[in-house]
Amino acid sequence: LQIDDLVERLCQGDPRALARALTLVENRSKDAREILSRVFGHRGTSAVLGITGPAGVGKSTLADRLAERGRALGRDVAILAIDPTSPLTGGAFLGDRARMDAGARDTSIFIRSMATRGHVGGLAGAAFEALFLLEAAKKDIIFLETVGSGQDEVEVAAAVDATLVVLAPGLGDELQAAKAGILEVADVFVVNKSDREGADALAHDLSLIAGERPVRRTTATTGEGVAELLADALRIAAGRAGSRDRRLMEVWLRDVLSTTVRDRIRESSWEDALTALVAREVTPYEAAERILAEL
Ligand SMILES: Nc1nc2c(ncn2[C@@H]2O[C@H](COP(=O)(O)OP(=O)(O)OP(=O)(O)O)[C@@H](O)[C@H]2O)c(=O)[nH]1
Ligand SMILES: [Mg+2]
Repeated sequence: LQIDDLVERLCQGDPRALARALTLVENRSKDAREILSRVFGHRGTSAVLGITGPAGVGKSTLADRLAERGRALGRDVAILAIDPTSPLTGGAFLGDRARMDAGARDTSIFIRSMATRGHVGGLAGAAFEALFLLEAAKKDIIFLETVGSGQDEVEVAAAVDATLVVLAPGLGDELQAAKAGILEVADVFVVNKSDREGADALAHDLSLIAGERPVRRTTATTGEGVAELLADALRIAAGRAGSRDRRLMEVWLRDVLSTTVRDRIRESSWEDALTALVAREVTPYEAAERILAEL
């Protein structure tokens, strides 16, 4: 069978098999579920490092440098950029802006940007599924890039061993927005674009809220500070070995369950309940009970 072959090559780390399997996940193909169930028993040993932060702060550039550093240390590395696929842009915008002109790059680094629109469990569900495939392919370090916009990041943070929150000078309001959500999931704060004016002030600001957590300065375009950052991140990840699994499963199960319930309802009694509600025959509480009873 074709799937057997794909899974076998995937587990040997064949990048083409990996790419193919990720496309199946992205397209929500039935085969993707089959592949997942085949590799699900495998316990990976990858260090999964989340890279998140507002748009344009240099996450992709930094992920590239970190991955190169990982390669220099002899590790097998992958970068997965999760694209929330806004209905406005309609396509992949995350992960490749800086990469397009990166020129000659290290082809031994597996890079993939993945759209998640309409995926069961949204962004988190697709990211988790992709992560399992990368772990099955025995990557030593997986960098998971997401654009910082709130709840999704908090969910994705559950799936990583360490979260790097990347900021850059000149963010203004975006910094305030970022502070509200993603800062609490940070294990390491990164002031990227340290070559720019305002980096000192930002690093100082962050040190006030960071507590014990490190604040690292990087210039992703030159690689400055990247080796130290990777060392920090790997140290934190190693200190957490094993604790990711339960957090991840909890978020994943909750996502899949709520999506499944929503889908089932849509197929059955949603319209009836709505009609009854509008006619004031039932309250929303009674309507919800009725829907659940019919499931
Ligand atoms: N001056 C300076 N520019 C940088 C640095 N890091 C990245 N950039 C530039 O910032 C721009 C955005 O970089 P990306 O790596 O695409 O940023 P991103 O956070 O991945 O962007 P999105 O994925 O769109 O959210 C590019 O033009 C980079 O070359 C840096 O350390 N210093
Ligand atoms: Mg990017």
